[in-house]
Amino acid sequence: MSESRDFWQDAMDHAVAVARKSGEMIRAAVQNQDRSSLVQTKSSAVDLVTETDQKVEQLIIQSVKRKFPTHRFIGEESVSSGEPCVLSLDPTWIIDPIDGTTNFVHGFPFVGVCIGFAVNQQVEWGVVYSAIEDKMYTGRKGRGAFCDGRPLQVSTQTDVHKVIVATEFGSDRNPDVVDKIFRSLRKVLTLPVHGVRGAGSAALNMCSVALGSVELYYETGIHVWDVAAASVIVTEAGGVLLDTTGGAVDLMSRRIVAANNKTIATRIIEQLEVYSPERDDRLPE
Ligand code: LIP
Repeated sequence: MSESRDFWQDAMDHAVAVARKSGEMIRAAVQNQDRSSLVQTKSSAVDLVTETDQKVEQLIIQSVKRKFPTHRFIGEESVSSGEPCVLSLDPTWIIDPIDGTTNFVHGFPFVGVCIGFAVNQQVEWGVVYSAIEDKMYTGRKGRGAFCDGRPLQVSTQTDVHKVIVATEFGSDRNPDVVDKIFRSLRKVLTLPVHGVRGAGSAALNMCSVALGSVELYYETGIHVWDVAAASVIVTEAGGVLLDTTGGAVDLMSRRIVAANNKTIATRIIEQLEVYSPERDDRLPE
């Protein structure tokens, strides 16, 4: 009896292939030193976008459209150019062509090509390709999470004083926001915890949680394209996703906590100051 085709697996396999091709473009730009071509700014003077971000996103979207013409897209640079950011019930590819653009511009080697795939508003699978490290992270609901084919498992640590926490300072330099970030960071650091780290990429911070080398990542100000792909990699590695309030995660809320377990998540969330940037799925004025 012929097995019914696993269309979502076909889509995931395509995502892995186009993520690798995107990584070749990114490495070429880094090696040719032309990564700073067309560095523009978006929401702030430090929220950067480059020609390579735009070229990679177009490569991914055009490649997917040829194979899956009815599917929808949420792409970081497409949304920046005015496309709606709507997560419908339809099969939707959620794309960050270069997560860690500032790292890319500066040659700091942590940049992730992120491709998440949602159906009925639930992320079915995610692919995060660490292009400079040449590491392919994948996760699919109910099928596990992997790095270059090796299974991923979160840390078993339950003592908050023995964890590494990852977070970022983001791109909002409003002094009130910066003060909130530092108040939370001070409370986390003085618990104390073993250390605080930041890769400069939400997705690669989350992959470190899935890898077990970081116990928890939190951030307010990220976007759905930064975290959608890595979200299922974390949960398939045995981790948990929460909102910074401790409630259920909402990938459009621009707030996230990805942790190895609820015990650690609860202890860190107690230290965090909750605030609400404008949602990703805000209605146009
Ligand atoms: C980045 C995120 C990071 C955040 C930065 C930026 P980008 O994504 O991965 O967590 O702190 O402000 O949003 O813009 O490089 O795709």
